[in-house]
Amino acid sequence: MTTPDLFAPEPDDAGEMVQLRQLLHEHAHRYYVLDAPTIPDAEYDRLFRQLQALEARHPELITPDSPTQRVGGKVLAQFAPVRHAVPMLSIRTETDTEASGAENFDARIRRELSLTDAAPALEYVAEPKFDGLAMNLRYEHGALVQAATRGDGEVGEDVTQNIRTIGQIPLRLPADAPPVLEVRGEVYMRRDDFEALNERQRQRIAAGERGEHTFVNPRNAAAGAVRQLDPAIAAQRPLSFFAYGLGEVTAPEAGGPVWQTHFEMMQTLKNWGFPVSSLVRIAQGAVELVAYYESIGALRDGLGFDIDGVVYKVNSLALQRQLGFVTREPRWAVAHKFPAQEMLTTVLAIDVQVGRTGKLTPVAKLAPVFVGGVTVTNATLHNEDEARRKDVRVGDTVVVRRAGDVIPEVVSVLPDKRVDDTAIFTMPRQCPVCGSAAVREEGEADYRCTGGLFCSAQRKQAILHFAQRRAVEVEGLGDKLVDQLVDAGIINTLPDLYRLGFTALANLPRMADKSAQNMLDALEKSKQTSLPRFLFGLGIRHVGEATAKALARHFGKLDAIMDASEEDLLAVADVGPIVAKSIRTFFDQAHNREVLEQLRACGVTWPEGEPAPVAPQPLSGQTFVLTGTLPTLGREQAKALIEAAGGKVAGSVSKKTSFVVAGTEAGSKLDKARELGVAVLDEDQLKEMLDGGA
Ligand code: D41
Repeated sequence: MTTPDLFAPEPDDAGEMVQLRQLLHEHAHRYYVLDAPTIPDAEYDRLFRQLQALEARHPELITPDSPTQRVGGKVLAQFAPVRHAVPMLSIRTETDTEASGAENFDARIRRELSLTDAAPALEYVAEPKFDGLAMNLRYEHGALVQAATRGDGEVGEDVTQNIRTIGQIPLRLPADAPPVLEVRGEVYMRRDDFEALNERQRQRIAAGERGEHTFVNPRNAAAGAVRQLDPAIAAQRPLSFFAYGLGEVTAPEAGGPVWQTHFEMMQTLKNWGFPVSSLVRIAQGAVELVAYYESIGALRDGLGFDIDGVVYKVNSLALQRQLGFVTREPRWAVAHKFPAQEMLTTVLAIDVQVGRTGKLTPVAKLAPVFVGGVTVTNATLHNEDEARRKDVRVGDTVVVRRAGDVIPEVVSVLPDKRVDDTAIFTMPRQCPVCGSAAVREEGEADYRCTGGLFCSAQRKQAILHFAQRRAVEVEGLGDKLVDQLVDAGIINTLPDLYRLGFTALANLPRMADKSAQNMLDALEKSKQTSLPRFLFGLGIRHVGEATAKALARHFGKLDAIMDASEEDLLAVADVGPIVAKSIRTFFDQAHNREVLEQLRACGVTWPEGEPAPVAPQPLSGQTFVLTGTLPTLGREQAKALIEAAGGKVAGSVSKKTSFVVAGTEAGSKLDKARELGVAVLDEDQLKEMLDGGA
């Protein structure tokens, strides 16, 4: 140990700057040229700002090749270079994720326009900041002649062939479009398209195809598709587009269009057939910019695509011209970022969790990290194959991603940061909870604990499943209480729940008398249920809510279901051989029948009905695909209505699809429907069909 020395020499800033530059060059190459970044954007930004700060302190040490002196990417040799007729500017980013980010922008604009505090609020346009890649689309005499990436802003790459495969991008414009029109916007991949693409990639890898890999996020998948040299492959990568600006346009004096505002221009682009987001809004002053930032932040997880912030633009084109730009950035626009969806952290442990059906899932326990607006401490590794493929080890520095409503996942490992003596992860061959054998069936990705209800983890999950809101709903029965009750041996099976006495509950640690009584009341209330809820709550493998409803409707009574043969079960819409077998196996087990009898004896009851006449339902035999946001119905709601009317809802469009129901922001599924000639409905038309109309 040395004592702190107040007169220690300055740390070696020059050396650190050389190292940072080297590191940034390397990561920029991986990002722009290889489309395979190994660190999250937020980490790149942090290193970049660190270098900027050092350069500000030592301007004499700035080198012309420093990454701070150059904006944007690099032109790949394979694509023809395109010099942009009007440079593609970049946009100032505000990383302050508080409301002040918007207030600072408004204050700066007002100052630059010499407006006093008394002057009225300025009008802005606020738009989502789509997380894709910037594209310039050039139309001459109404025809798409060239699509180019941004590149370094001056020179991009000609990717016309690949962009032509995006069905949302018009190839021809209406007659009132000017002779020269360049539309700028963002090419991106929808989350569902990304998940489906990665699923196909995983299947290719499993089938042993060489050189295939999964994509780390939708933006990289989109970048990979745009810069794919084989247009046939590019065509299989579903891309979407949103317009947000212009490049070269025929001047008004030469008969070109005249617009007063950015918003008006966006309306025209929409009329000409370009996708313009329905989330673009006019906002008056800083107050409405802040409100927009917050409302879009609240929508973020539920959108069909990734956004990394919002963009504010001065609406008046005259004021935009007056404000002009500094270096490469317009003064009249700013990107206000949301918290990053990918961050770095370290793996503290890899636990194996046991699910209700015994499925073992490896879960990385992480040093807490703020990702996409929440603190994350767990991330799924999916299964053994995924954990091995990514080679995640305890002690590793990893990229975690949390986007949308999905469970956080470990995207990749930073191999350079691996410490010594780490061990490859192996799945235990025994259940970590009950010690029963864990087996992986031929052709399955998952290991399962064979302990059944002997395994306390499976018992706990079974109880939580039964008590959840969509099943019999026991309000207030959460995982903490179930842990206590099962661990103390008070509850072993579902009927034990209804045998709980006040004393047993009130004697639990940290349980007040009032809470114990509330729990008893909630249990009492849950006894009055419905057959579909009860059936779903039993947790029969492959019997989800829709199947439970179909069974209840078809048979009317529980006893009829319990005694139905596999053949009888196959007569139910939506029940195939695997599901029929699973239902039969469940009811063939004496202990399951015993549990049912006891639950009934405890007073769990529901109105029983008559078997449904097998009259055809309005939508039976029809398959629907939902895309975009419907005006009034939520996605789950629309799905439930279609299923209740006998229809099926599928995730992707194929020749077998009967109808595509499209709302706003509909993406590639709509294109696919048009391509295959599948009928497209709006919400009103769907409702008519649900009511039994044509
Ligand atoms: O959604 C976006 N990513 C987006 C990007 C947007 N909504 N608006 C943008 N506006 C501009 C200016 C103000 C220069 C017309 C942009 C970008 N630029 C941009 N994207 C990448 C570089 C620049």
